[in-house]
Amino acid sequence: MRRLTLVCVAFGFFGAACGGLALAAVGTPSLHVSQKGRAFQPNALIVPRGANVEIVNDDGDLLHHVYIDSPDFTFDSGDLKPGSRTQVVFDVGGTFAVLCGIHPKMKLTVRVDAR
Ligand SMILES: [Cu+2]
Repeated sequence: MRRLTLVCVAFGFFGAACGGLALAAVGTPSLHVSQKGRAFQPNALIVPRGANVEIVNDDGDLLHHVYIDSPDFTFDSGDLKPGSRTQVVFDVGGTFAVLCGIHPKMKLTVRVDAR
């Protein structure tokens, strides 16, 4: 009986440690990109793999969009109304063109370092 209690205490400690790790992962800093003046600002990023990039439509009255269409990684936000935002998690290493389906000249280049 005494032994069982000890095991439970050990697992309790382990669980707390795991919770701390999960919290650290969620707390990974997000990077922010603005869609403003019909451009991505900034228009290039270098991020570690797993980075969470938030893209915000900061153009007062323009509809935007975010998509990635590469062999390794695809993403589509759908239409982004002014003031709305989307998040892209870059889980794959490589260099990706992030584009707007509405304004073909808008381009953000994201290099994801696979570490
Ligand atoms: Cu656009």
